[in-house]
Parts: sequence; structure tokens; C-alpha cells
Amino acid sequence: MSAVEGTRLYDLAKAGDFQAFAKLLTWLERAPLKDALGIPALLQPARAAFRFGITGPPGAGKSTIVARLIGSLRAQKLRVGVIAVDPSSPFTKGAILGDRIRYSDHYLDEGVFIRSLGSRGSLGGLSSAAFLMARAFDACAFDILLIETVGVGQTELDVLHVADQVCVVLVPESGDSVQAMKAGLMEIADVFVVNKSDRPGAAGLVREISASIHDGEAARAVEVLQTVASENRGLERLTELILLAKSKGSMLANRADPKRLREEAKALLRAQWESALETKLSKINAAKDLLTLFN
Ligand SMILES: Nc1nc2c(ncn2[C@@H]2O[C@H](COP(=O)(O)OP(=O)(O)OP(=O)(O)O)[C@@H](O)[C@H]2O)c(=O)[nH]1
Ligand SMILES: [Mg+2]
Repeated sequence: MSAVEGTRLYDLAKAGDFQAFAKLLTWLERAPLKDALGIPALLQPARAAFRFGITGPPGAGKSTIVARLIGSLRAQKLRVGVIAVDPSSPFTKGAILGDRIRYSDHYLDEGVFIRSLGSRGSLGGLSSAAFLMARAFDACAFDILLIETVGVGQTELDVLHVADQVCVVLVPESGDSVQAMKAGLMEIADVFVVNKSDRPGAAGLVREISASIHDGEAARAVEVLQTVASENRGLERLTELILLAKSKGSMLANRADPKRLREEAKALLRAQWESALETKLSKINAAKDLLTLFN
């Protein structure tokens, strides 16, 4: 598919065609970057969705929280997009469908669009695809984009650089790991959620996180919430914080921020280099082939 086809899909998607939007995202995932970036509206959106990044260790309850947030944000008549940058996401496995969350309701809802991004692509490719897709959600009139990413590898965390706000989800058992938690994660968080607070140790972890926030040089207004996402407890405040931050409306300014654009550029360049690298490696079959690399 050419850039012309991408633009045609974008026009249809913008006019509200959900199928075209799905195809556009797939196209963005696979198209040469030059073509993908050739859709002017992707680079110059007239409006921007509020991007809320949700990260944390595997199994912390991120998807459960996302599902709850979809419910509460839809109740406010907001159009909600979800990008799950997570190879093992229940969104793909459908595990969540069997849960009490009745996630399936949202599939029939035109105000919600969910896309999982597996690790199918190369390392850099994952975040470059996520960045392009996030731009598509901006351009196609979504109000909120929830980005779920497991907080382990650097690639998964890269996408948080272009979020407007970031929520780090931990569980009482994470206690020991707060000290060891990537310093970067600590700095990037606008809100911490101690989920699975039905288990012992939640209050202690809240204290520990609060203490480490105040130890930080720049004491920011970071909130620490306790939730039981599986029972929909404690999430009202998280919804409130999202709506509050969204109402401040710094999204378009964030999109124009050179620091964020450079993070995006880094991911795009990395994706391009990785694919060039793969092509070259595929041609190496014997020792003498090493010499051909530099011809
Ligand atoms: N006890 C308890 N279980 C919960 C809570 N929230 C979620 N769970 C359960 O924890 C399990 C993992 O939840 P997910 O929402 O899939 O967690 P995740 O962080 O998205 O997991 P990955 O995407 O695989 O990293 C599921 O069985 C949930 O039902 C909670 O507050 N308390
Ligand atoms: Mg998940």
C-alpha cells in the first residue's frame, strides 16, 4: 500500500469510519516510515488526545485498570483509544473477556478503539509503531489515549516519553523492588497506583513510595493511590486526575516539545537502522561475507 492509500484511509478514518481507522493503524505499523510520515495531519494534528501511559510490572493489574478507566471515561462521553504495548496482553489473548469486566461491551462501542502491539516487530519498531499510532489517535478525534506498557524493558518504556501523563502501577509485593525500581520510572511517574490493595502490605508500600517521592530533588505533585481494580475500588480518583490533567490542555504544546520530538525521532531512526541491520545480517553466510559489509 502506498502513501496515497494511507492518506485515503486517514480521510475515511477522520470522517468516522472505524474500519478504515483499523486499517490505517495496520498500515502505519507496516508502511515505510517515509510514507507513514507523509500524511500531513499526522504531523500537524489540529487537536490532540490526552495520552495517559500506564506501566508497571507484569500482572500488576494494568489491563484491569485500563478496562475500568474505559468504563468511567465512556460514562463522560469521551472517545477512548487504547494501545497495549505488551506481547502478553489479555487484550490479545481475550482472557479479560471471561472476566467480570465485560470487556466485550466495549468492542461494540464506537467510542472505544483498542489495539495491541505485540513484539512481532524489531526492538525499535515496537515504539516507532506505537508513536505513529498515537499520532493517528490524535488526528482522528479521540479524546483520551490510554497506553498500557509493561514496565520491564527500555523499549516498552520508550513510549512513555510521548505520554502527557504517566501512571506507575505497583502491587504490595513490589515493596522490595521500589528501591531497585529504575530511577527513570520514579521520575517519569505523575501518579502511583498501589493496586491489589486487598492484599497485605499496601499501606506500607504507599508510605514507602511517598517517602521516596519527597526524597527526590524536585518534589512534584505526585499522588499515590490505593486501588482494588478487580473490584473497581479506588479508581474514581484516578479518573478525576486524568480529567483534571486533560482539562489543563497542554497536549498540543507537548506534541511540539523538541525534547519529546527527539525521543520520537530516536525511535524512528532506531527502527530504520534495525531493519537495515536485519537486511545486512541476512546476507552473512560465510566469513568472507564480513568483508562485503564495508564495500
Ligand atoms: N486480588 C486482586 N487481583 C487483581 C486486582 N486487579 C487485578 N487483579 C487480577 O490480577 C491479574 C492480572 O491482571 P491484569 O490486569 O491482566 O494485569 P496486567 O498488569 O495487565 O498484566 P500484564 O499485561 O500481563 O503485565 C488478573 O487475574 C486480575 O483479575 C486487585 O486489585 N486485586
Ligand atoms: Mg495487561
